[in-house]
Order: sequence, then C-alpha cells, then structure tokens
Amino acid sequence: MDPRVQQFMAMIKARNPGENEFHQAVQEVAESLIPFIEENPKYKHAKILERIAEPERTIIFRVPWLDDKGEVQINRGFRIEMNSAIGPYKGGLRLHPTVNLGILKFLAFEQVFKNSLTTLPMGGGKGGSDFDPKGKSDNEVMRFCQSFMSELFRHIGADTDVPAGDIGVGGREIGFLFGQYKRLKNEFTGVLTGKGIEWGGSLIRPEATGYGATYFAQEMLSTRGDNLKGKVVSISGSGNVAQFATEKVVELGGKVVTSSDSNGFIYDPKGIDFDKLQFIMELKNVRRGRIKEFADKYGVEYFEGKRPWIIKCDIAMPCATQNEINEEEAKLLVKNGCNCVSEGSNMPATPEAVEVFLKAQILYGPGKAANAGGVATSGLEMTQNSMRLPWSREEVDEKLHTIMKNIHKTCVKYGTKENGFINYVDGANIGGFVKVANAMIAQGVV
Ligand code: NDP
Ligand code: 2IT
Repeated sequence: MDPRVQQFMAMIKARNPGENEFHQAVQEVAESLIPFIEENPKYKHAKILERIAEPERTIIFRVPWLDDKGEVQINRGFRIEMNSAIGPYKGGLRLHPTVNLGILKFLAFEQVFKNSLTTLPMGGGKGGSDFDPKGKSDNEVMRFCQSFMSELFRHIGADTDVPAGDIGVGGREIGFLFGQYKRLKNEFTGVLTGKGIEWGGSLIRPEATGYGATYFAQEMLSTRGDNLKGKVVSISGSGNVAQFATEKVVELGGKVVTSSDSNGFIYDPKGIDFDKLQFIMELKNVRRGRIKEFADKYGVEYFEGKRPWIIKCDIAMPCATQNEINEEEAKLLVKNGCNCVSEGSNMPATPEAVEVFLKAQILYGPGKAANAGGVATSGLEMTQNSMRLPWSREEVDEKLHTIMKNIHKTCVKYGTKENGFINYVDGANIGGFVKVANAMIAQGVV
C-alpha cells in the first residue's frame, strides 16, 4: 500500500475504532485521491481529505415504541450529517438489524461523492436504525416511524437535511415519517423524498436507482461498442433497486436470470419477464414474502444460503447490500465471462473483489456512480417541491437518463488511464471530490 494512504488510514482507524465498513469506504477513496491531491496541493494545504472524512454532525438517539402486544421496544436511531458544502445534507434512511454507526458513516461518506457526481446541489448524509421491519405489522412500523421522527424532526428540514429511502424504507415508511414530521412542524414541505405521487412525490423516483444503474451499464458497454441486447444479466436482491433494474434490463433487451433475498437466490434460465417481475413485486412489496416462492411457482431452481454470482452471466448487477461479492465470487464471475458490473447497491464488492475487476480490466461501475440515479431523482423531486409543479414521467426519465450519461462522462474524464482503460473507481472518486473540495475551500475553515 502507498505509505501516504497507510498513514492516513492509521489516523482514520484510530479516530473511528471498530467501524470497519467506514474504514473500507474511506480507504478506497483515499487510494484514488491521495495521488490526485499530491498533484493539486491546494487541497492538501486545506486538509480537505481529513475534513471530508469527519462528519459535520452525528446524531444518535433512543427510539422507544410499543409493539402490538403492548410491550415496550427500544431501538437506536442515527443521522449522520456528513457534508453540506454544496447543498443540504441528502441521503437515505436504512432500517435493518445490522445498522450501526460504522455502516451509516460509510454510506454517508459515499453519499457526499455520489451526490456531487449528480451535478445537483446536494450535500451528503445518511441515517436509520437497527429496527427490523421484517415480521412487523403495519401498525408497529407506523409506531416505530412516528417515534423515530419525534426526535429526527428537529434536525432536518427542506433546506437543512432531506432524508429518503434505503434498505427497509420504501413508500410505506416515508408516508409514516412524513405524516409525523408534518404534524410536529405544522409545515407541508419537501423534507423527505420518495413521497407518494399524490402528496409531493416525483414520478420515476421509485424506478430511478434501478433504471439509472441500467443506463450506466449501457453507457459503459457503449465504450466498447456493445449494448444490453441479448445479454445474460445476474441481479441480486429483490427489493426496490433490483426490481426496477430488472424491469429496465428486460426493456432494453437483456435477459435477467437471477433474483435473491437474504435467504437465497432463484435461477431462471429462461429469464424473468414482465409477468414474473410482477409476481416478485407483489411478493415483496405487498405480501412481504420470501423469494423461494418464485421457485415454487415457476418450477425453477432455488439455492438456499447462496448468492447469484455462481451463475454464468455477461453482466452482474448487485442490488442487495454491502460486501455481497467477495474475491472468490469476483474471480468466478470474470472466469465465466462477465465483463460488466454495474452496482445498484452501495459498496457491494469487497476491496479484494474490486481489485479482481480492475486487474481484469472489465467494465466496473462502482455504486457511487452507477446507483446515483436514485438520489439524482430525489434531487429532481426537491426541485419540483420547491417550484410546487410536478413534471411528467417522460420529463423526469429524460433528466435521469441525461444525468447518468453525464456521470459516466465525468468518470471517463477523471478515470481514463494511459492505455485507454477507464478506471471508474478513480473517475467517480476524483470527479465527485473536486466540486465539494472547491466549495469547502471557498467557504473557509468551517
Ligand atoms: P430494499 O429493502 O428494497 O431491498 C433490499 C434487498 O436486498 C432485499 O431483497 C433484501 O433481502 C436484500 N438484502 C438486504 N440486506 C441483505 C443482506 N444483509 N444480505 C443479503 N441480502 C440482503 O432496499 P433497496 O433496494 O432500496 O436497496 C438495495 C441496495 O441499494 C442497498 O445497498 C442500498 O443502499 C442501495 N441503494 C438504494 C437506493 C434507493 O433509492 N433505494 C439508492 C442507491 C443505492 P431481504 O428482504 O431478505 O432482507
Ligand atoms: O444510497 C442512496 O443513494 C439512497 N439510498 C438514496 C438517497 C436519496 O436521498 O434519495
């Protein structure tokens, strides 16, 4: 490892003990940025990298709520307000039993660069709780959300910090959170994104992350004169991002052969068509069941406790969670002929897996570029809320598509190596950094 990176990481690890995912996310960025900063000493003198890795504010709070039996439950709530140099803090809320400070700091840190890449005026933040929505009734989820917002409301606002969805937070949760915010503040504002279409939401926001990751794959493929037509695509997850990535891939002529949840994955060699996708959407969004049911219904294979990367594919789109592709799986993907990875989830590849993709010089689009379509469309929702005027589906989709093309261009600008290989990791890290760093310098030592 570069000794400058090593020294920087020693400081990060000492200041943030035990926060492994945060260390991982910072190290990847430091490896791209430290050489760049050496060439641009103004960033070094202003200690931008040191400042950008320290949250502006970290809020941790108790979330007590009553379950359906009348028993008191206690969860922990978080909001990491990472960086506001180019706009209000912006980023999702995650509800999952694994949520802790280190995971949310990694997500908030990546969000800063991602949001900058969108070209929209959004700073970075992330929040959530170790609450597990699985197996909870709608009323329990509502009581949790109301309690969570009863503290969070004093820290957020349409011009301060604008949360949205992430794992475990979709339209239902945003509704409960918004209702409680409005009640406490007596204000109807665009304080959250991912709202329902009848009450301030944007068309295409539910689709945006999955669509965007597919548009990004399309852009990467086009650099090699290729496209999605006839390609076999493996997708992990079966939630919001996975569902709409599947929809767009199928629309563009690809064949999606896998879908998964935390219990296992299904392999459908004929491909998941729109009817089968409809089944997944109903299964996951309404009945909240397990993906195994797909295998039972359509008579395809189900792999309990396994991830989809053992299946031969041309393109892989991880859309579930962090560190869901390890070194061995990355090697297998490459060996099986996969030449494009577009990340719908945040930091799905371990550092060793990333190394495998970069060494093989395949098209590797890291989450902070490839999945930026979600937050970009959140930015478009904020714009519509400020104007108090909604845009049509076509208008939002076109803007999303243009934003993804521009993010790809930025990655090409900052990530193209001497031999012509586009290192999208460097491209996204440097491309996301410059605007935030310049804004921080302009705003002084704050
Ligand atoms: P959802 O909650 O809608 O879906 C998550 C999916 O991933 C489910 O299928 C879930 O399975 C699976 N999953 C979650 N945790 C794990 C785990 N630890 N191991 C295996 N599988 C798991 O979330 P989203 O689709 O919104 O988010 C998916 C990813 O995309 C996350 O990394 C998120 O940060 C990222 N992302 C989301 C954006 C958005 O707009 N929603 C924007 C950009 C990135 P199960 O049901 O069994 O838990
Ligand atoms: O990781 C992400 O970019 C998100 N979960 C979406 C954040 C947002 O504010 O829309």
